[in-house]
Amino acid sequence: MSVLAEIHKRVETLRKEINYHNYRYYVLDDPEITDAGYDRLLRELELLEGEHPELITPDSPTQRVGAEPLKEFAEVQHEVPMLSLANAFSDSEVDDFDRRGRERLSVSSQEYSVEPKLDGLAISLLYKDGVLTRAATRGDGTKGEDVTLNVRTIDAIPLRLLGNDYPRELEVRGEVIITKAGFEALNQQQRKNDAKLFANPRNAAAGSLRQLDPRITATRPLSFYCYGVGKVDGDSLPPRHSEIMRQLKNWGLPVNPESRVVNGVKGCLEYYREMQGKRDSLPYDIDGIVYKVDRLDQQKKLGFVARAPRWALAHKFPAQEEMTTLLDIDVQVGRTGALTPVARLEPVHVGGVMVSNATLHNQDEIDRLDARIGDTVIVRRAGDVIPQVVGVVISRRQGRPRRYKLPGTCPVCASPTVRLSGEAVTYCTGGLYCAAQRKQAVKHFASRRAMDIEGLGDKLVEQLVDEQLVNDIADLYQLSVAQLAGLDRMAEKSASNLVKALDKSRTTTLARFLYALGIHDVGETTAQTLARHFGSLDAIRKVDEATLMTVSDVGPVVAKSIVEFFKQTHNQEVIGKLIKEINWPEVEVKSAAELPLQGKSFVLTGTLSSMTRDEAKAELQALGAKVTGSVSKKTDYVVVGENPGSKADKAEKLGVEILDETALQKLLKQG
Ligand code: D41
Repeated sequence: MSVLAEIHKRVETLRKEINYHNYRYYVLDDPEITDAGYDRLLRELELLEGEHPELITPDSPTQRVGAEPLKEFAEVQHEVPMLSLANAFSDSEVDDFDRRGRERLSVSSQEYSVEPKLDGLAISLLYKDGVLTRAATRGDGTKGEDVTLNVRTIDAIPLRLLGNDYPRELEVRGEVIITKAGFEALNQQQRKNDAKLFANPRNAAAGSLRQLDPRITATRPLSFYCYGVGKVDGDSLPPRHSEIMRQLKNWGLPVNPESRVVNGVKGCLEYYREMQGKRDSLPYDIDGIVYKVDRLDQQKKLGFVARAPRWALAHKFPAQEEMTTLLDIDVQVGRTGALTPVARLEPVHVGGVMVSNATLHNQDEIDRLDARIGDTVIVRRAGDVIPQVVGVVISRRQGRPRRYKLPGTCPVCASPTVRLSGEAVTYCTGGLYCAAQRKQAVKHFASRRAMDIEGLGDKLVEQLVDEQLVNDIADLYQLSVAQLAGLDRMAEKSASNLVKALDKSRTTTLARFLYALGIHDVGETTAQTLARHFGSLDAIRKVDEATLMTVSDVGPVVAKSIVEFFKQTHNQEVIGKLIKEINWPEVEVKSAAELPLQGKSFVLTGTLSSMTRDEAKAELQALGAKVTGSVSKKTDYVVVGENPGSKADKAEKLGVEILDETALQKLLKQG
């Protein structure tokens, strides 16, 4: 065989293999190779096609994306109309549907093929000689739009059918969807790009398919399940809907794995309830169940009325979206000080639950929706997530209501609110003083990695704050055994133990104290860095943003949080009281020369025998090193103890230097 013929053969083998693995992944949901293995095959094919462009065919798996943007979509006439579905909203309507069908057919029982009703976009796929040649939206059922270039970018849709026993011409119909996770990720991306958010997965799927630039569609996480066939030319298909679906699956088309055949209305309703229970845990949105008479001969006898078949029925779930009036916007202050605008709504049933409040997330979201008090809004309650306002019906707006702005002062403690640039959340600056944040502040202060006050658990903190024995964290050090013993479920013994634990916590470190204050964006590592860099609380209290930003790993957001925190009079007061109660050893500020590991980044994995990982971390940090949790190309050393995790493998893969415990100890001693 000539070299070229061999390459040609290899190209064809690769295509077959890639198509097969696509089928394992998308249709059987049971991949045989890893993503990396798949990528290798695809890359090899790309490489060969790059060297031999004459071998490229339109149905090659490398040819999904690439076309230039369109000016507009061409119109497509559906040769076999895409029918619509009759709806049912109650069990009795399903009963009627079944009875009417059986009467027309003069049968006493009926088998139904049942499947979830996906909330996406119906499309038609035309395969000629097994090759995808045209994809069109349903449109009005007779005329749709040609979205072939976009549909080709959907990995779940085969560009070529598997096997060779398919009809010359086969029109497959189904629903293009976006998964819930894909929807969240897409909106996250949109938010980052300051682009329009999609209200729900259906809109996201529709919006993505109706992109004129297929390169954009290619970035959208779209998927597909087929639900039927249209025009079929050539070999005839099997005599039942369920069997046709199985056949489509064998040709490489994804069929919903939840679909099955049931008996009679009873079977339909059982399936309906089962799926209602499963609805929230499915990876995609469904808005009901579709029942279809399974036998095609019976379908044919039943025919259709007014564009909807008499042999199929959509049994809808309670809607997840409803319209109602936005009565007012309230603000809730969370335990972290975040201000959340909450929509007060005219109560409305959504998905079977009465909803009178919904979150509006933050100021950006209010602006994006342009939600104003008095507006008609769309509320969505999907699964167990909190209800959200997803849209405003602008056409129903009366008069010219004012835009809403989050308050400049905290509704709980009247401290100023701030919104840091680059962040969507507005925070109360009340910090330790704000009642909304008090419990959280005390819990954090007492926690193990902060002041480590043993015996001061969450329940007790809540009692202390509710009983107003603790109004700020400094009050903790004024608590007496008598006061504590007076609390519910508090014996003399535990009261005196707690006072002992409080006394023990009076001696701490500057880093722990800084961390314990609960300054926004100041975690343990930042607190340690600050302590080492500035050496004293006084120095940190007085520092300005510009100076803070010269410290390694302190960016503008952290710098601003720190300065804002110490600017607040309430915080100054609490700190003033605390430093009378607490002490820590002086911190030596080391010069760069004394920080031999400055700028080096370490990751620790596995168990060390001579010290804990935390101790090793502290010692490394004292020498100027940075200790992080995950291995990347930027990591300088990975310290590997007994039974290391995957981090050791990753280090090896990335070629990062690996230290065992002996090497670590040597390094620490030298420092
Ligand atoms: O999941 C769906 N959205 C779905 C839609 C489905 N599972 N089956 C469907 N079956 C039909 C018939 C019975 C007419 C073949 C459908 C639709 N139609 C449909 N989708 C949009 C309009 C009609």
